Amino acid sequence: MYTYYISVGSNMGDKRGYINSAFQSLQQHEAVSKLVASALIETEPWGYTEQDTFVNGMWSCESTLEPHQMLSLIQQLEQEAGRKRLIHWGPRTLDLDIILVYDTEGMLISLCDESLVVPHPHFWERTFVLEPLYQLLPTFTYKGIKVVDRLAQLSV
Ligand code: PH2
Ligand code: MG
Ligand code: MG
Repeated sequence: MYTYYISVGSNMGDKRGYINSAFQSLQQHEAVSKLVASALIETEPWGYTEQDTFVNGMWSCESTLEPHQMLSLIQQLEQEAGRKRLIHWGPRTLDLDIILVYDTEGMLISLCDESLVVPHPHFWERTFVLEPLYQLLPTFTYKGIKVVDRLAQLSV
């Protein structure tokens, strides 16, 4: 059994609608349990800034799916939302990124290959990821820094 933290984002069309219908699909999946969502927040685009504001949030769930199987599942949900990969970091109907994975013993998993890197390589730089993560996992600490202190560092 794995525990996943998945960041969700949308900045095209019915942003909350895309996020909510993907949530329902994941909730109905037989290999997924205990799905929990943070509140959704509106955020300014990060990286490539010439695009609409985002709606962002975080989901956590338990699953028997291995990380690459979970990746395929969330990519399928992105496809169902009509996701087109046009511009790197560009506008998207739905973006689902695996941020953190814990194993059954509660150990944070590190994984790096051509298709998947966890923890997500940019998560520690992004307030739109850390704020919703803080809601679901307020005690989270990475490399000796509490997420709440990291948020304070990023906001100055
Ligand atoms: N996702 C990106 C690039 N920039 N900015 C915000 N605010 N929210 C996002 O989810 C986001 C972004 C690439 O995945
Ligand atoms: Mg992303
Ligand atoms: Mg992505």
